[in-house]
Amino acid sequence: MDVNQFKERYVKKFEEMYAFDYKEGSIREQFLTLGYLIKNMYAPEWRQTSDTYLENKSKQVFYFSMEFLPGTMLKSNLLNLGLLDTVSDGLKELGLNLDEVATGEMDPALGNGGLGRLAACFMDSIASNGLAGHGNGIRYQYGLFKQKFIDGNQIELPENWLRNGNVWEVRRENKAVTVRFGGHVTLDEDENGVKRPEYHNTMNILAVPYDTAQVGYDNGVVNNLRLWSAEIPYGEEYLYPTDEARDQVKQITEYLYPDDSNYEGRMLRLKQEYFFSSAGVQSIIRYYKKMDLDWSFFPDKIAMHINDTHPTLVIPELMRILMDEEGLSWEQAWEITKKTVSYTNHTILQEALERWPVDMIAQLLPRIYQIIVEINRRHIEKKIPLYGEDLTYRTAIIDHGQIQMANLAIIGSHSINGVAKLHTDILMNQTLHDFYLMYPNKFNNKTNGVTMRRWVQISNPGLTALLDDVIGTKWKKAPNELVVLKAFANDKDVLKRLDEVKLNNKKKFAKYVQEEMGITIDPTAIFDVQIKRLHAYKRQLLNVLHILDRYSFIKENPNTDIPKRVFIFGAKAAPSYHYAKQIIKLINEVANMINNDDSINDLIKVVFVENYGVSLAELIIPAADISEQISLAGKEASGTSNMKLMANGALTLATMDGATVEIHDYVGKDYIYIFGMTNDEVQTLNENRTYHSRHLYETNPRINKVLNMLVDGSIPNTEEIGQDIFDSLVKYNDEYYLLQDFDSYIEAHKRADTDFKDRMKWNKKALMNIANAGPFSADYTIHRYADEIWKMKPGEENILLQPEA
Ligand code: GL2
Repeated sequence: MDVNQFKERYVKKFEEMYAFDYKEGSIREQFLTLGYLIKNMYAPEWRQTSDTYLENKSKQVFYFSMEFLPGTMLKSNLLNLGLLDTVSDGLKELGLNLDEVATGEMDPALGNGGLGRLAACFMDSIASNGLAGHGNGIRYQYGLFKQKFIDGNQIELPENWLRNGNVWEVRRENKAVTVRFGGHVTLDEDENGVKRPEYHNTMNILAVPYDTAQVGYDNGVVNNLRLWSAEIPYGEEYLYPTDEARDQVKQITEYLYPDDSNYEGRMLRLKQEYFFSSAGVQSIIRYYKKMDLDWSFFPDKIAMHINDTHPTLVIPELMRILMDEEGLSWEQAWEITKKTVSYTNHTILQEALERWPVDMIAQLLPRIYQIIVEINRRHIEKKIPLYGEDLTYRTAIIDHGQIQMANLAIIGSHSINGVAKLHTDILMNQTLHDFYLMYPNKFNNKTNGVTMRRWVQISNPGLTALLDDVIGTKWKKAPNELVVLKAFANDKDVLKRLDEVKLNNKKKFAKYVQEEMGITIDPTAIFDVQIKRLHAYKRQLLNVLHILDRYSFIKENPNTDIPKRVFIFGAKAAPSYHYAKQIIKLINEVANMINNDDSINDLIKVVFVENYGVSLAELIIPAADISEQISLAGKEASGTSNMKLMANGALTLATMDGATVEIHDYVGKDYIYIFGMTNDEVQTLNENRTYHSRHLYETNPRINKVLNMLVDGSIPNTEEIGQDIFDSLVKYNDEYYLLQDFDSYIEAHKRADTDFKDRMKWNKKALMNIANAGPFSADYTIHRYADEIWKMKPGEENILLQPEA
């Protein structure tokens, strides 16, 4: 399609949809027109891809995830279809602007943070690698809450992302399935003496799928993301005569739980988990039957991957269907299930590990409960002779009246992986050590990755153009080609151009900050960015302590020659996470105080953007100079903003945690600012119990001064929270060791200040980060999942260049 053809089709489509001239259209109407037009364009390939999979009986993977955070899809679809320039030029000739039209799209916030965004990056990479793979999740009516700040406090508002409809999805009523809850189950013998379950008084919910195309990059592959919505089954409306009864059904897919890395044992959440697991498994089974193959081939044709333990009920559900509905024996069903399912662990935080009370599962899912009990019984019986009672009981699925979902996920699958080397090491040697002794071969690492299409090509067109010009375009299909850039590390012209690209991106963000927040920031300042969920272990508070330290230094030394800094935060706190909300208030009050202090010559500004999400990330990341990855070592499983920021030329200032360890190893110590304790040091300090934060407060003058600012009235409107936060650090012994890492954190920032003053030196470091970002492309991560876990082969032409480990 050329520009003229596009223009013609666009104008025609607009008229068909709205019956007036496109020039009169609103942004929203322009966007919808474009959306439908693009959907028309990929529809044949979408259909063809699925026909081909069925014809070829290709092996397919189904990625089960409670969360998907895809971001807006207009530009990513255009990019992957190879139409970005054509459409952009065509719209321009029609007097429209693609960037403006793109603002007509809502950003579907169907996830909390890294875990959900990872799922979306994986969908993009699976299609772009030419692999047959699809997502399976929940179509929440409301996404993650919209964050507002009122008097510096976080307020949560509903995120009604479907208000204006959703162009990309297709409702597939004819593919709906029924999911059963509650009631009770009896095992009755049939005429052959085989026990068959009979369900009584169940509540039947209709699961209706909404499909969204996942368009591969320049390869004609279009996979599917299937999100399920809960409805009352047709003809059964009479069973739900009251609003309350109807609400019970609607509620199942109404809200995304807004807790990140935290477990909440609520009935509704359990319903959600079973709902999409069961619906997904049922639709896969129905599909498999179309292939007309023996059940023993199931694991050769189907892989089911569970993203954290939220979809673990896939395991007993698959057992249930194979046995109860398809008549397989326990042994046959168990072999198939284990070979089909694989599991990724995303966190070692105890508070995030899912454990459901036995009573709850027994009541809501009586048949599933029976199956879990039997899986557990067989596990114990089989393992005691091999590993003894102690170890075996520690791996039990049912313990103290609770069902341990991670244990079920490991026992019922063939693979468990962590998401960065350090994280996987911790799983094997500590958190899941008993299981590692039992099943060493199930354990493997798959370091996370991000899609460079969204995070470089779409969000940073300036850098993309520079790369294309300097190293050619191969990196777009083989991201490790970015290493070629290293050859230009001392090329003054390239470094200068890189500087210009960054400056432009910073200007763009500064404009946003000016317009939306009324804060003026200098684009030549260091943009120091921490964007992630607000959590004590991520230590946004350490960042604040540094800001206060710097502020008081400048107050005393107004003529200092340190470079200007803009501290940029983006973070949502779980609505019930009191401490995290206190930190938000603190950051906002510190920002107010500093931004309005004329005596510091604008040497510091603090910007806390409201409602951080994928769309804002696309604006902030290209503008970042420093990437703050400052979690306590051992706590952040991987992190993924670290990868996006690196690929956009930000320098990482970090502890040796999660995938940042690997970033350090690739980029080299001269191009990253590492500080703080290592995981081993943290372990030692934990074991020795010799940490006394009060001692540090009393003996370290710098710490003393900064902490006093929290309680002596220096920061307006923080009386109560200042004291609480102070207490967490001093009275309650600073659980995340902020004070222990404080000095080396400050030192790391000083090194960054010094380096930034030498522009060419800084730009060289930025360049080295971009050049070493290739290995963190999700394309490679997915290649390894496909090869080592799912046992799938991509199409020949899609074999990627593998980076050196
Ligand atoms: C997380 C981890 O906290 C984070 O470190 C990791 O990068 C992502 C993706 O693997 O998974 N685990 C988790 O529960 N959430 C995450 O973001 N929400």
